[in-house]
Formats: sequence, structure tokens, C-alpha cells
Amino acid sequence: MNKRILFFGLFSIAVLLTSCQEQQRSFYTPPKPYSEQRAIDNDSLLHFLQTRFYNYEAYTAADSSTRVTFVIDTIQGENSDKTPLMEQVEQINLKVKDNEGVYHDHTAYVLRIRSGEMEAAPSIADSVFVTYKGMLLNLNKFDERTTPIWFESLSNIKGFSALMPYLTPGTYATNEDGTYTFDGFGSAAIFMPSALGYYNQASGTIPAYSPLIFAVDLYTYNETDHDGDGVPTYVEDVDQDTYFDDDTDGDGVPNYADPDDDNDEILTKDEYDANGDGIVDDSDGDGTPDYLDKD
Ligand SMILES: [Ca+2]
Ligand SMILES: [Ca+2]
Ligand SMILES: [Ca+2]
Ligand SMILES: [Ca+2]
Repeated sequence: MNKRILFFGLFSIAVLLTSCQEQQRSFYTPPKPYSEQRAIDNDSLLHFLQTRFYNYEAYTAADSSTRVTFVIDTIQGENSDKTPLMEQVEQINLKVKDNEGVYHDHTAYVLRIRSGEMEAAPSIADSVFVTYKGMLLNLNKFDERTTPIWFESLSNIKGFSALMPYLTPGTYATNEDGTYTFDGFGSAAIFMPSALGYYNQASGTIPAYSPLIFAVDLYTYNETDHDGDGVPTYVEDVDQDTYFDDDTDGDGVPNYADPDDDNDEILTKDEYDANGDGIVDDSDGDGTPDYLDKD
């Protein structure tokens, strides 16, 4: 082949690739600032909670082994005497961390529907056995599970995990045919701004910047210890900011997945509570437990 033709051929491919990249760049929209979207979402949530009610009468009427489907309707006409959700929810404040590590306060609203029979609630890091229904503020259902499924809370959206400590489980038995019988399980719902959901990412039938509603029933749960070092995963969030990226020894492996958190070559499981007295060891008494303390 003529070298000049080859050269111009390659040259025009390079030009084509560059212009494609430039076009892609011009289509990219950076996410909206959290402060801006937070105000929009909170206005939408407040208006929603003031003008809607849920089927609380159905929950009151149901016996403790019956699962009730969460339904929301507008307060008007024959429903004008219903109690607005706003009077039944409690406000919770959560921090969202951006790519630069800056925290942004966000407000979500939790509705406690039924308490479970058991007292202990899961942490935001535990594996949970749940049924649920997910809805948008226009009441379109984007997801639902009516038979229980295990979820790893760490891989769920932030607003979903944040609801777990508000749920208590019941008792359950596995039947001969593999189905389950439940009793006394807990139910709760969360109304969250988009930053605790998918934010600027559209997901399935969920448009970008959608506040979300999840109603969840909790049957049972397992406390997690992802790295098996004897420290429950929820404790490995050292700075308690609800993000599990804490990395005490800076080796790139977060504490919840690192069997030696301080990289002193003594495994965490051998220095967390070496004498087994149930108290986390701090040999030099400096306030930093041994398993996070290099000296
Ligand atoms: Ca652990
Ligand atoms: Ca953390
Ligand atoms: Ca580490
Ligand atoms: Ca260690």
C-alpha cells in the first residue's frame, strides 16, 4: 500500500475518534449541586406527606401473621378525614458524602407502621430478610417483593439501609414445602430525597432526581462481619459517618474487609478482645483500641 494513503487513512480515523470524544463530552451533564436538589426534593416530600395518607386502618385490622400491602392515597372526598402522613412520620437527618469527601445534610421521613415481636433491630450494615414495595411520589410502583428476600444492606441504596434500625423482626418457621410462616414481623416506610436513592442516575423506571418511598417488612436478619475478624461490620465504620470506607492503615482495603486493620501483622481477631472479657482491648490506655493502634 502507498505509505501516504496509509498515513492519511490513520490520520482521518484519529480525527474521527477525537470528534466523537468531544461530542460525548458535550452530552455529559454534571450532577446538580446537592444543596439545590435537596431543597427541591424536601418541598416535594413535605407536600406529599401533608396531602396523602396510608392504609393504617388495614394494618390495624390485620392479625400479626398477615402481611399488608402498603397503599397510599390522596386526602380528599370520602377520604378527607384521614390522618395525613405528615402527622405520623418522624424526621431523620442523614449525611451524604460527595466525591470530594464533603458532607451534605439531607432529611428523610420514617413511618413506623408495626413493631416486630423481637426487640433488637438490625444495623445499617446487616443482612436483612425482607419483603418490600418501592414507589415514586406519583405513586408509580417501580419494584415490589411479596415473598421474602435476603439483602446485603451495604449494597443497597443509602435510604433503604437507613430504615433498617427502625424495624424489628418477628419469629418465623420453615414449612415442609419450603415456604415460610411468619408472625409478629415489623413494618416501616421511608420517604427519602433523591440523594439517598439514585440521585442523577436514572435506574429502570426511576427517572433521575426522584425522591423514593420504600415500605419494608422485616422477618429476620443476620449481623454481618464481612472480614470475619470478630468486629461486627457496623463497628468498622470508625468515624460513624455511615460510610464504610474507613481505612485505618491506609492500605487501600477498608476496615470492614481488612483482617488486620492497623497493619501491625497481628490479626484484628487476635487483638480486638484477646482476653475474651467482652471489653475491647486498649493496652496502652490511649483511647485507641489495640486493633486500630499500631503501637
Ligand atoms: Ca469485621
Ligand atoms: Ca466511616
Ligand atoms: Ca486497611
Ligand atoms: Ca492488627
